[in-house]
Amino acid sequence: MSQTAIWSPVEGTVDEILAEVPRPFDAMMASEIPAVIVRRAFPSDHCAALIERFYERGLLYDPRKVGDGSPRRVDIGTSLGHHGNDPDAFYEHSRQTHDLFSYLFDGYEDPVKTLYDALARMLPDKRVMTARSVDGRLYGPSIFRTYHEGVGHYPHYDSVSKRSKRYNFTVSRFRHQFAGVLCFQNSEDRGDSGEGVLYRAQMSPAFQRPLEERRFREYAEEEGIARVQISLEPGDLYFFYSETIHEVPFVAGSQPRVVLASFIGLSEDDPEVYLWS
Ligand SMILES: O=C(O)CCC(=O)C(=O)O
Ligand SMILES: [Fe+2]
Repeated sequence: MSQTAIWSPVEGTVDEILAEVPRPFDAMMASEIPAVIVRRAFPSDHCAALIERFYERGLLYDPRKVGDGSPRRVDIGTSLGHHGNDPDAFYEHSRQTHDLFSYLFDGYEDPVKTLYDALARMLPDKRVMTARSVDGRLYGPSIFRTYHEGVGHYPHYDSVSKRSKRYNFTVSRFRHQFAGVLCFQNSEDRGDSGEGVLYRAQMSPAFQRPLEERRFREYAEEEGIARVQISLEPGDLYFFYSETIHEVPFVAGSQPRVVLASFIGLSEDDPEVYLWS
Protein backbone atom coordinates (compact mmCIF):
# COMPACT_ATOMS: atom_id res chain seq x y z
CA MET A 1 0.00 0.00 0.00
CA SER A 2 1.34 3.44 -0.86
CA GLN A 3 1.55 6.35 1.56
CA THR A 4 -1.95 7.66 2.11
CA ALA A 5 -2.35 11.39 1.74
CA ILE A 6 -4.40 11.61 4.90
CA TRP A 7 -3.44 9.47 7.86
CA SER A 8 -6.78 8.04 8.86
CA PRO A 9 -8.06 4.77 10.28
CA VAL A 10 -9.63 2.07 8.16
CA GLU A 11 -13.01 1.14 9.53
CA GLY A 12 -16.13 -0.93 9.04
CA THR A 13 -16.82 -4.61 9.57
CA VAL A 14 -13.85 -6.98 9.63
CA ASP A 15 -14.67 -7.96 6.03
CA GLU A 16 -14.81 -4.34 4.90
CA ILE A 17 -11.50 -3.61 6.62
CA LEU A 18 -9.82 -6.62 5.01
CA ALA A 19 -11.18 -5.65 1.58
CA GLU A 20 -9.47 -2.28 1.97
CA VAL A 21 -6.24 -3.44 3.65
CA PRO A 22 -5.57 -7.16 3.33
CA ARG A 23 -2.80 -7.04 5.97
CA PRO A 24 -3.88 -4.36 8.43
CA PHE A 25 -1.23 -5.16 11.05
CA ASP A 26 1.57 -4.74 8.51
CA ALA A 27 0.01 -1.44 7.40
CA MET A 28 -0.10 -0.18 11.02
CA MET A 29 3.47 -1.28 11.63
CA ALA A 30 4.59 0.65 8.55
CA SER A 31 2.62 3.71 9.79
CA GLU A 32 0.57 3.67 6.61
CA ILE A 33 -2.61 3.73 8.68
CA PRO A 34 -2.99 4.66 12.36
CA ALA A 35 -5.57 2.07 13.34
CA VAL A 36 -8.40 -0.18 12.28
CA ILE A 37 -11.83 0.32 13.82
CA VAL A 38 -14.32 -2.53 13.83
CA ARG A 39 -17.64 -0.72 14.13
CA ARG A 40 -20.42 -2.43 16.14
CA ALA A 41 -18.19 -5.35 16.98
CA PHE A 42 -20.18 -5.91 20.19
CA PRO A 43 -23.85 -5.08 20.93
CA SER A 44 -24.04 -1.67 22.58
CA ASP A 45 -26.95 -2.70 24.80
CA HIS A 46 -24.78 -5.51 26.19
CA CYS A 47 -22.14 -2.87 27.03
CA ALA A 48 -24.66 -0.89 29.07
CA ALA A 49 -26.09 -3.99 30.78
CA LEU A 50 -22.65 -5.32 31.71
CA ILE A 51 -21.57 -1.96 33.16
CA GLU A 52 -24.70 -2.01 35.32
CA ARG A 53 -23.77 -5.52 36.46
CA PHE A 54 -20.23 -4.38 37.32
CA TYR A 55 -21.65 -1.64 39.59
CA GLU A 56 -24.14 -4.03 41.20
CA ARG A 57 -21.36 -6.45 42.02
CA GLY A 58 -19.10 -3.76 43.41
CA LEU A 59 -16.49 -4.31 40.69
CA LEU A 60 -17.01 -0.74 39.50
CA TYR A 61 -17.37 2.25 41.79
CA ASP A 62 -16.56 5.92 41.88
CA PRO A 63 -13.03 6.23 43.32
CA ARG A 64 -13.78 9.80 44.37
CA LYS A 65 -16.25 8.42 46.90
CA VAL A 66 -13.94 5.89 48.55
CA GLY A 67 -10.68 6.12 50.50
CA ASP A 68 -8.96 9.47 50.17
CA GLY A 69 -11.18 10.33 47.20
CA SER A 70 -8.33 10.82 44.75
CA PRO A 71 -9.19 10.20 41.09
CA ARG A 72 -7.66 7.04 39.65
CA ARG A 73 -8.41 4.32 37.17
CA VAL A 74 -10.59 1.42 38.31
CA ASP A 75 -9.62 -1.88 36.68
CA ILE A 76 -11.44 -5.21 36.46
CA GLY A 77 -8.81 -7.76 35.49
CA THR A 78 -5.08 -8.30 35.86
CA SER A 79 -2.47 -5.77 34.80
CA LEU A 80 1.06 -6.97 34.09
CA GLY A 81 2.21 -3.39 34.62
CA HIS A 82 0.84 -3.39 38.18
CA HIS A 83 1.69 -6.93 39.26
CA GLY A 84 4.72 -7.79 37.15
CA ASN A 85 7.23 -7.23 39.93
CA ASP A 86 5.89 -10.30 41.74
CA PRO A 87 5.38 -13.01 39.08
CA ASP A 88 3.72 -15.54 41.43
CA ALA A 89 1.22 -12.95 42.64
CA PHE A 90 0.67 -11.92 39.01
CA TYR A 91 -0.20 -15.47 37.87
CA GLU A 92 -2.43 -16.00 40.91
CA HIS A 93 -4.25 -12.72 40.19
CA SER A 94 -4.60 -13.80 36.54
CA ARG A 95 -6.07 -17.14 37.62
CA GLN A 96 -8.73 -15.28 39.60
CA THR A 97 -9.49 -13.07 36.57
CA HIS A 98 -10.00 -16.14 34.37
CA ASP A 99 -12.33 -17.51 37.03
CA LEU A 100 -14.27 -14.21 37.24
CA PHE A 101 -14.51 -13.83 33.45
CA SER A 102 -15.85 -17.41 33.15
CA TYR A 103 -19.22 -16.27 34.57
CA LEU A 104 -19.14 -12.45 34.55
CA PHE A 105 -20.72 -12.17 31.08
CA ASP A 106 -23.38 -14.89 31.56
CA GLY A 107 -26.50 -14.04 29.55
CA TYR A 108 -24.59 -11.68 27.24
CA GLU A 109 -22.04 -12.03 24.49
CA ASP A 110 -18.49 -12.46 25.73
CA PRO A 111 -16.60 -9.24 24.87
CA VAL A 112 -13.19 -10.85 25.38
CA LYS A 113 -14.11 -13.44 22.76
CA THR A 114 -15.26 -10.61 20.46
CA LEU A 115 -11.84 -8.98 20.72
CA TYR A 116 -9.92 -12.25 20.21
CA ASP A 117 -12.12 -13.39 17.30
CA ALA A 118 -11.79 -10.08 15.43
CA LEU A 119 -8.03 -10.24 15.86
CA ALA A 120 -7.85 -13.85 14.68
CA ARG A 121 -9.78 -12.96 11.53
CA MET A 122 -7.32 -10.18 10.74
CA LEU A 123 -4.30 -12.45 11.36
CA PRO A 124 -5.44 -15.64 9.58
CA ASP A 125 -1.96 -17.18 9.43
CA LYS A 126 -1.37 -16.85 13.21
CA ARG A 127 -2.56 -18.76 16.26
CA VAL A 128 -4.14 -16.12 18.52
CA MET A 129 -4.11 -17.06 22.21
CA THR A 130 -3.85 -15.74 25.76
CA ALA A 131 -0.23 -15.22 26.76
CA ARG A 132 1.25 -17.98 28.92
CA SER A 133 4.43 -18.63 30.85
CA VAL A 134 6.92 -21.29 29.83
CA ASP A 135 5.27 -23.64 32.36
CA GLY A 136 1.78 -22.87 31.00
CA ARG A 137 0.44 -20.33 33.52
CA LEU A 138 -1.91 -17.86 31.87
CA TYR A 139 -1.70 -14.07 31.91
CA GLY A 140 -4.85 -11.98 32.35
CA PRO A 141 -6.65 -12.17 28.97
CA SER A 142 -7.98 -8.62 28.88
CA ILE A 143 -8.90 -5.86 31.32
CA PHE A 144 -11.75 -3.42 31.87
CA ARG A 145 -10.43 0.05 32.56
CA THR A 146 -12.62 2.82 33.89
CA TYR A 147 -11.38 6.40 33.60
CA HIS A 148 -13.19 8.83 35.86
CA GLU A 149 -12.90 12.59 35.66
CA GLY A 150 -9.26 13.70 35.75
CA VAL A 151 -7.91 10.32 34.59
CA GLY A 152 -6.25 9.51 31.25
CA HIS A 153 -2.83 8.73 29.83
CA TYR A 154 -0.24 11.32 28.83
CA PRO A 155 1.40 10.60 25.48
CA HIS A 156 3.41 7.38 25.81
CA TYR A 157 4.17 4.14 24.02
CA ASP A 158 3.80 0.57 25.27
CA SER A 159 6.36 -2.16 24.74
CA VAL A 160 7.15 -4.87 27.25
CA SER A 161 10.46 -5.57 25.52
CA LYS A 162 11.53 -2.04 24.59
CA ARG A 163 10.10 0.09 27.42
CA SER A 164 9.19 -2.04 30.45
CA LYS A 165 12.04 -4.51 29.76
CA ARG A 166 10.33 -7.36 31.58
CA TYR A 167 12.57 -10.05 30.09
CA ASN A 168 11.41 -12.60 32.68
CA PHE A 169 8.00 -12.67 30.95
CA THR A 170 7.40 -14.65 27.74
CA VAL A 171 5.65 -11.70 26.08
CA SER A 172 9.02 -9.95 25.84
CA ARG A 173 9.93 -12.36 23.01
CA PHE A 174 7.73 -10.53 20.51
CA ARG A 175 9.19 -7.90 18.23
CA HIS A 176 6.01 -5.84 18.02
CA GLN A 177 3.29 -4.80 20.42
CA PHE A 178 -0.22 -3.74 19.49
CA ALA A 179 -3.32 -2.96 21.53
CA GLY A 180 -7.00 -3.77 21.06
CA VAL A 181 -9.55 -1.53 22.80
CA LEU A 182 -13.31 -2.14 22.89
CA CYS A 183 -15.35 0.91 23.92
CA PHE A 184 -18.03 0.21 26.56
CA GLN A 185 -18.94 3.78 27.52
CA ASN A 186 -17.77 7.27 26.57
CA SER A 187 -17.27 10.15 28.94
CA GLU A 188 -20.01 12.72 28.54
CA ASP A 189 -17.76 15.51 27.33
CA ARG A 190 -16.67 14.20 23.93
CA GLY A 191 -14.84 17.37 22.87
CA ASP A 192 -11.25 16.35 23.37
CA SER A 193 -11.48 14.30 26.53
CA GLY A 194 -11.44 10.58 26.97
CA GLU A 195 -10.98 9.51 23.36
CA GLY A 196 -7.68 8.02 22.26
CA VAL A 197 -5.24 10.06 20.16
CA LEU A 198 -2.59 8.44 17.97
CA TYR A 199 0.48 10.31 16.70
CA ARG A 200 2.27 9.36 13.52
CA ALA A 201 5.44 8.80 15.51
CA GLN A 202 6.95 5.47 16.35
CA MET A 203 9.09 5.52 19.42
CA SER A 204 12.55 6.97 18.82
CA PRO A 205 15.15 8.45 21.19
CA ALA A 206 14.35 11.91 19.80
CA PHE A 207 10.95 11.74 21.52
CA GLN A 208 12.25 10.72 24.92
CA ARG A 209 12.60 14.26 26.27
CA PRO A 210 9.27 15.69 25.19
CA LEU A 211 7.60 12.51 26.50
CA GLU A 212 9.33 12.72 29.86
CA GLU A 213 8.59 16.42 30.13
CA ARG A 214 4.96 15.72 29.26
CA ARG A 215 4.96 18.20 26.41
CA PHE A 216 4.76 15.76 23.51
CA ARG A 217 1.46 17.21 22.35
CA GLU A 218 3.06 20.64 21.89
CA TYR A 219 6.21 19.07 20.40
CA ALA A 220 4.13 17.16 17.83
CA GLU A 221 2.40 20.35 16.84
CA GLU A 222 5.72 22.21 16.43
CA GLU A 223 7.18 19.35 14.40
CA GLY A 224 4.10 18.89 12.22
CA ILE A 225 3.57 15.29 13.37
CA ALA A 226 0.16 14.03 12.25
CA ARG A 227 -2.32 13.09 14.97
CA VAL A 228 -5.70 11.48 14.82
CA GLN A 229 -8.38 11.12 17.47
CA ILE A 230 -10.25 7.84 17.49
CA SER A 231 -13.94 8.43 17.95
CA LEU A 232 -15.80 5.39 19.18
CA GLU A 233 -19.34 4.44 20.11
CA PRO A 234 -20.04 1.71 22.66
CA GLY A 235 -19.40 -1.62 20.95
CA ASP A 236 -16.72 -0.27 18.58
CA LEU A 237 -13.32 -1.97 18.75
CA TYR A 238 -10.03 -0.51 17.57
CA PHE A 239 -6.54 -1.91 17.12
CA PHE A 240 -3.35 0.13 16.90
CA TYR A 241 0.41 -0.29 17.06
CA SER A 242 1.11 0.59 20.68
CA GLU A 243 4.74 1.42 19.93
CA THR A 244 3.28 4.44 18.19
CA ILE A 245 2.95 7.37 20.58
CA HIS A 246 -0.60 7.69 21.85
CA GLU A 247 -2.56 9.34 24.63
CA VAL A 248 -5.96 9.38 26.26
CA PRO A 249 -6.80 13.03 27.03
CA PHE A 250 -8.00 13.31 30.61
CA VAL A 251 -11.67 12.65 31.10
CA ALA A 252 -13.92 15.60 31.90
CA GLY A 253 -17.43 15.38 33.32
CA SER A 254 -19.05 12.97 35.71
CA GLN A 255 -19.56 9.97 33.41
CA PRO A 256 -16.47 7.76 33.24
CA ARG A 257 -15.00 6.25 30.09
CA VAL A 258 -15.05 2.43 30.20
CA VAL A 259 -13.10 0.18 27.81
CA LEU A 260 -11.96 -3.43 27.55
CA ALA A 261 -8.32 -3.63 26.45
CA SER A 262 -5.66 -6.21 25.62
CA PHE A 263 -2.08 -5.96 24.51
CA ILE A 264 -0.99 -8.06 21.56
CA GLY A 265 2.51 -9.46 20.96
CA LEU A 266 3.48 -10.41 17.44
CA SER A 267 6.59 -11.23 15.39
CA GLU A 268 6.71 -11.73 11.63
CA ASP A 269 8.28 -15.20 11.92
CA ASP A 270 6.35 -16.45 14.99
CA PRO A 271 3.20 -18.52 14.36
CA GLU A 272 1.78 -17.53 17.74
CA VAL A 273 0.25 -14.22 18.76
CA TYR A 274 -0.16 -13.61 22.51
CA LEU A 275 -2.73 -11.40 24.20
CA TRP A 276 -2.56 -10.11 27.76
CA SER A 277 -3.39 -7.09 29.84
O1 LIG B 1 -7.76 3.25 26.01
C1 LIG B 1 -7.21 3.56 24.95
O2 LIG B 1 -7.86 4.00 23.97
C2 LIG B 1 -5.74 3.39 24.81
C3 LIG B 1 -5.15 3.04 26.11
C4 LIG B 1 -3.69 2.79 26.02
O3 LIG B 1 -2.89 3.64 26.18
C5 LIG B 1 -3.24 1.43 25.65
O4 LIG B 1 -4.06 0.52 25.58
O5 LIG B 1 -2.04 1.25 25.48
FE1 LIG C 1 -0.95 2.85 25.90
